This record gives sequence, C-alpha cells and structure tokens, in this order.
Amino acid sequence: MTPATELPVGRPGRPVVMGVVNVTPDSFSDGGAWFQPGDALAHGRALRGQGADVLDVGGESTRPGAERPSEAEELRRVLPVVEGLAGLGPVSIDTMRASVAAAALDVGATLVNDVSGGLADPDMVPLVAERGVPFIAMHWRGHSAGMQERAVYDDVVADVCRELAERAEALVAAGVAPQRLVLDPGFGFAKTAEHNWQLLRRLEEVLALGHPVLVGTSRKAFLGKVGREPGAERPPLERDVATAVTTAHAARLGAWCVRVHDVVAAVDALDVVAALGGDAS
Ligand code: PMM
Repeated sequence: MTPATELPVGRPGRPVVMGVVNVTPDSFSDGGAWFQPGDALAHGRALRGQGADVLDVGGESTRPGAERPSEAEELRRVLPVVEGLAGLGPVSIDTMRASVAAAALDVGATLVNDVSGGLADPDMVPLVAERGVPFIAMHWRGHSAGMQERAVYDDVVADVCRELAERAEALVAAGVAPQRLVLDPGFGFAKTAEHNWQLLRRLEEVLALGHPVLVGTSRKAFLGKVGREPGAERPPLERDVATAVTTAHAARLGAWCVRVHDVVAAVDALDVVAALGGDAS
C-alpha cells in the first residue's frame, strides 16, 4: 500500500478524532482490555464506526514506571492489528522504535506517533523523512521509568514550547516536511497535574509554534484528581466526561487533533463546539 503523505482531516470545522487502540496488558487507561489481537481489531472497528478519523495502534504502555516490551513482543502485538485496521481508514503507529514504525508502515499504517519525538531511537527520524509520512512529535524528557523526576520547569509552558521548537527545527533539518510535522505538549509525560493545567490553559502558545497540534489528555491522572480529595481520585474509566471538556477546549482553541479513548463522547463534544460556532449540522 502507498502511504498517505498528507495529514488526515476531521469532519468539516472539527479537529481530527484519533481513537486509541492499546494492544498492551498494562495501559493505565484501559488495563489491557484489548490485549488479544482479535479484541483490539474489534475495538478499532467499533471506534471507527463511532466516528474516529484515525486509529492509533500502540504496543508499549507509557504509564509512569512501566517496563518496556522487547522489540519482538511489540511487533507481535501491533502488526496484526495495524494490518487488520488499515483498510478501514488512516492508522497511526504509536511507537518509539524505528523498526516497529517501518514494519507498521509496510502493512498499512500511514502516520507515525512517537512520544519521544524521535529522541528514543536514532533511526526513527531518517525513516520518517525517507517515507514522507506525517510524524507526531511529543514533548519528552526520557523513558517512563523515572520520568516524573524530570517534571521540573521554570515556566512549564515556555519551557515545553522552547523544547518543542528546538525539536521541530531538528526534525525539519533532518528532512521531515514541516506541513507533516505535528507537535504535542505531552500531557502527563514528565508533568505534574498543575503543569498539565497550565499547558491546557495556555495552549495558544503551543499552537503559535506554527505546526498542527495534537492534544492527548484522555483519561489522564490529572483529570481524575480535579474536584476530588487526595485518595478519592476518579479511576481512569470514570474520566471520560472530564476528557470531553478538555476536548471541547482544545477544539475551541484550534487543535488539529484530539487523541481519545471514548470516541462517542469526543464526537459529541466537537459537535457542540461546532454548533456554538454556528455549525449545528
Ligand atoms: N499518551 C499516551 C500514549 N501515546 N501519544 C501522543 N502523541 N500523545 C499522548 O499524550 C499520548 C500518546 C498515554 O497512554 P494511553 O495510550 O494509555 O492513553
């Protein structure tokens, strides 16, 4: 299959809805519900039917403190799922390994989503440049084991924007086309709850970097803490209403894409934002 080289678009006037398909035994957000390839395929098809514009298939849990799977295990998890879903529409491969990205592109993925922004594997950026596929580069300060120790900033929004701008410059210099480069502030990655709120409040500063922006707040811990006492946080599966609100906020500010687990809620939220803007279709 020839990879698509342009960024997918959402429904008119709405951001792209990226539905999460985690083929992991230990993701924080769904606890391994889709670990078997058949279950992951059925889940991806369901998300597509609910209105996901892109499906994001990942085989490595990035929750704080997570152990990395071997390369062989990651390939075993994701390839049948990417291949099975690719005929239905755009699929992104969520990986930090160039070998996994290359194999996924070979079986039909058309975007690469790398939470390390190309920093974890020196072969990733040359691969993406050579294949000419869109690249989602997230703000990253190191692997999940120990990442919260790196949540130290002077001004989190200014610091994240500066680090993202430096990354974007390096990626473009290495041959990634600027119009295919998506930036993501990396909610929950080396960030405290307050850092995440500041990044959401001041999302315009990330958008001002001049690249499409992906917002991935879905079910993250800071949404479980809001309005709750310590020890009484909402569990991940009860964070979809809060996620719908951050989805609406991101849409109003002009995000290119929202990465979500609950596609039904995201589509509803985006329709409400569109209606408020005069498009009640
Ligand atoms: N978050 C997770 C995984 N992949 N990719 C991008 N670009 N942005 C994110 O915020 C992001 C990501 C966290 O894990 P999950 O798949 O369990 O939600």
